[in-house]
Amino acid sequence: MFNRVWWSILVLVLVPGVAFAEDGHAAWLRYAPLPPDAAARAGAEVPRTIFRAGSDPLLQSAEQELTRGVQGMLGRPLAAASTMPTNGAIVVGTLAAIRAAAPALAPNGDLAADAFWIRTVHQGNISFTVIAGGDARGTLYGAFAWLRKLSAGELLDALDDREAPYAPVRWVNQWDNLDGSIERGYGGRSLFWANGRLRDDLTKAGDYGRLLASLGINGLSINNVNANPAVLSSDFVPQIARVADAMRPWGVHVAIALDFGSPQSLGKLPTYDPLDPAVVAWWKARADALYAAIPDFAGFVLKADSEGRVGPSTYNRTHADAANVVARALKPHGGILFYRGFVYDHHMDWHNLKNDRARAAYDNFHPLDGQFDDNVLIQIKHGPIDFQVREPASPLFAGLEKTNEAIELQITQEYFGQSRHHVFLAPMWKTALDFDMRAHDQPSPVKAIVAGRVFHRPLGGFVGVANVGDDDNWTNNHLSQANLYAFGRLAWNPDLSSADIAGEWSRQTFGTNPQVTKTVDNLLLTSWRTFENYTGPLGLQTLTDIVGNHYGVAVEASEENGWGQWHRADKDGVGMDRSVATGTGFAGQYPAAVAQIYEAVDSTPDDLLLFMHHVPYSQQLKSGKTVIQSIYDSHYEGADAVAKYVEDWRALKGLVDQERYEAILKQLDYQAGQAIVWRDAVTRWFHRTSGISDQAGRVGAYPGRIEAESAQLQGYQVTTVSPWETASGAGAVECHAPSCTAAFKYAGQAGPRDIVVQYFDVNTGAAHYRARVNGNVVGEWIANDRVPSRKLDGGSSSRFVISGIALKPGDVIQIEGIPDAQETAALDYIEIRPAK
Ligand code: GCW
Repeated sequence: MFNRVWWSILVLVLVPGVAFAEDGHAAWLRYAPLPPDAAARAGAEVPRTIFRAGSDPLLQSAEQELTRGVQGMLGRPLAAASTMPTNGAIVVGTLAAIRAAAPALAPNGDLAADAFWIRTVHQGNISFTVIAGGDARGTLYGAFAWLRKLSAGELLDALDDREAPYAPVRWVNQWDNLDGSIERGYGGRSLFWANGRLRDDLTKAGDYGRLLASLGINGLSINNVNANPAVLSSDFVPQIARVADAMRPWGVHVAIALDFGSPQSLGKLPTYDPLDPAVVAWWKARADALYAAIPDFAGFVLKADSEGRVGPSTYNRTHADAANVVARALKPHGGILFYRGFVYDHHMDWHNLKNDRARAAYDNFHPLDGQFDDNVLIQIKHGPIDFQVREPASPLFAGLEKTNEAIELQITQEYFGQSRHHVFLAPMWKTALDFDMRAHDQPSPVKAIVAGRVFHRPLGGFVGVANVGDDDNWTNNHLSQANLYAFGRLAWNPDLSSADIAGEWSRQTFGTNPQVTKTVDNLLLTSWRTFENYTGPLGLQTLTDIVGNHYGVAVEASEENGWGQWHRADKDGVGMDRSVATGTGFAGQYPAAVAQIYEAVDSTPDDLLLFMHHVPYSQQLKSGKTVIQSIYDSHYEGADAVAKYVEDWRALKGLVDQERYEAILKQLDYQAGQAIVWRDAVTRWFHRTSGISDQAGRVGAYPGRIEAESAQLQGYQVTTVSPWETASGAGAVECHAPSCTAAFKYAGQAGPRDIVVQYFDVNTGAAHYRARVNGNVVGEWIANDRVPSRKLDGGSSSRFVISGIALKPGDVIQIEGIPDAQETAALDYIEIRPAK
C-alpha cells in the first residue's frame, strides 16, 4: 500500500503532463489539474470565493462540487463566504434567492424548474460568476455545467448561458436483482442490492447519484424490470428509503420496478385482476406506504405480459387497465408509471411468413391510444425489435397521440459486445431521436414526440437502461462510460451532436491533449459503424446467439424459433419482407410518408434493406455493390477498423495515464481478435449458404493460417464446433489428457514473424498453454478469462499473439495445452504473418 502511494507520487513528479494513475471511478468528473496555460487563464477568470444563497441540500451539493472542482483543476481553494461578498465571487442559488441577496447580479428573466443560467458579471475590476437555477436542482445542474466548461478549457469571463432541459423525464433504469446480480449488467455487482437486501454501505451508490446529477438525470429505478414481488413488501420500504436518502442530495428521485402479479403472490389476494376492488385497494396501500416513508418517491416501472411476466391478459384485461390501476395508486402523491411497450409473443410460429415480432409494440398499444391515465408513460424501446445493431425507429412513437411516451435507450451493451467491445452508441441513438416520423405530414422527429412536443402531452422524455455496477470504473470498459455520459447529455439536450458529446466526454475523461482527443473522438464516432460492419450490416440485426448469451456470433441462432428475430437467409436470398404488399405489413405501421419509403426496395436505405425486404444476394445496393459483396466487404472493413483502433491507441502511450492506457489497449486488442472471429464466421456462413464467391478472394482463403485439425496431434482430438462457422476449417482440437501437443511445420519464407494462436477460453477452468519453436518456449499463457460462453464457439474463441519470432522453413511450432476443469485447452488454428 505504502509502496503504491509512493509510486504514484513518483509518477506524478517525474512525468509532467501525465495525470495520476486512475482506475476510472472518477469517470468524467475527474477534475484533473488543467494544463499550465489553461490553468493560468482560468486562474485569472475564476473568483476565489463562493457564496451560496440558501441552504437547500442540493445547493450544498453544488457548492461542494464547485469547491472540489476548482481545487482539483486549478489547485487552489474556493473560500466559502457567509455573507454576499462585494469583491467578486461565484454566487450559487436559485434565481429568486440571488435576486433577493444581490439584485444587481441576477439575470433578468425567468427560469423553469431544472433550468439554469450561468453568467459572468463585471463591476469595474471585480467579477462575479453567477450560477442561478430555476430551483435548487437547476442550480446544481448549472454548477456541473460550469465545471464542464472549466475542464474543457472554455473561456469563462463572458458567460451568458441559459439552459433548460428538453423534457421533464430523464430517467435511468437499473436491471438489478435483489441477490446483487444485474441482468445484462457487465460492470460488476449491484450498487444497491446484495443477498436479497439493500447493501449496508451506499457510498458508491451515492457516487453514482453524483454522476447522474452531473448529466441532469432526475429519476432512477433500482431493481430489475423482471421484478421480484418482494420489493413491495413492508420490509423493503425502509431499504428503498435509504437509497432515496443517498440520492436526494443529487436530485435523483428513486423508483422501483413491479411485478404485476404482486397482489396475489405477495398480497395473498385470490387474484391480481386490475379491475378487482381488492386489487385496486392493494396497489393503493402499497403506494401509500412508500410515500409515507419517501415523500419524493418517483414512481414505478412495469413490465407485464412480456417474456414470461404475468400481465392483464390473464384476465382478458387491457394494458390500459393494468397501467391505470397502478397509476391511480401513485396519482395522489404525484408519482408516475412507466409501462413498458416491450410486449411481444416469444412463441411465434416461424413457419408463418406473415408473423413479425417487429409489429408487436404497435399492434399491442396503438389500439389503446387515449385510454391511459395522464400519469402513465409508455416506455418504448427505440427500435421495434430489441436493441439490435441497426433498427428503424419504432413506429409506435407516431402511433400514440393521446398517450405520454418515453423512449427507452439501452446504455448497457447487451447486443453490442457486452462492454468487451467498444461501441459508442450516441450516433445510433441520434439516428432514432432525429428520425422524422412525418406524422400528419408534419415535421415530427422522435425526440420531439417523446418529449411531448408534437402531440402536446403533459409528460414525456428519455429512459436509459444503464445497469452500471460496482466495478472500479462502473462499466467494466473505460470507454463504455461514454455511453452513460452520452445518454444523459442527449436526455438533457437531444439536439447535441454525437461529435459534441464525444468531444466533451473525451476532454473531461482524458484531458485536452489534441492527439488524445482526436484519437478518442475518432474511436468513439466510428465505432458503431465498425461494430455493425463486423456483426450485422444492411439491417440484418446483430447476428449473435439470440437464444443464448447475446454475445458471440451465431448466424442461424435467430432462425426457426419463436423469438422472432428472423433474417430468413437461405440459398437464394436474405432479409425479412416487412412490406405491406407482399410481407408482414410492418412498413404500413408508419405514417404514410415513411411507410412509402420503407415499402419499396428502391427507396429503402441500404442500412435497413434487409430489415425491410427479402432480396436475392445479387440485388444491387445504392452503394453500387451487390448485397453479398457488401456483406463480405463490410466484415473485412469492420475487422480492419478495429485493428487500426489498436494502432491508434498505442500511439497514446505516455499521453494517457498508464492504468487506463493498459486497460483500454487490452480491451481493444481483444476486440480486434473478436472482430476477426465475427468476420470469418459471418462471411463463411454466407459464402457457404449463397454459393457466391467473394470478388476479392478473401473468404475461405487465409494466408498463413494452419488449422489445428491438420497439425500433428499428440493427445489432442479433433472435434466439431457449434455453430460450425465459429471455428476455422472443419472444427477444433481438444485435449482430454493431462497434456496434449499440436505441432505445425512452418513452410513459408525465412524472416521475422508473428504467430497468432487462436484458442478457446471458456468461462470455466484455466487451461495452460505453452508455445515452442524448435523446442524453445516462445510464449506461455493461461486461459482464465471469464467470457460469456461456456462452450467452444465464437464467444470463447480467443487469440494470443507471439510477436517477432525469427522463423525459417522447416521450423516446428508446437502448442502444448494443459486442460483445467471443464476447459479442454482447445485450439482452432495458428496463423503466421510477417512481424509488425
Ligand atoms: O433484450 C431483452 C433482454 C432481457 C430484458 C428484456 C427487457 C429485462 O435480453 O434481459 O429483460 O429485453 O427489456 O425486458
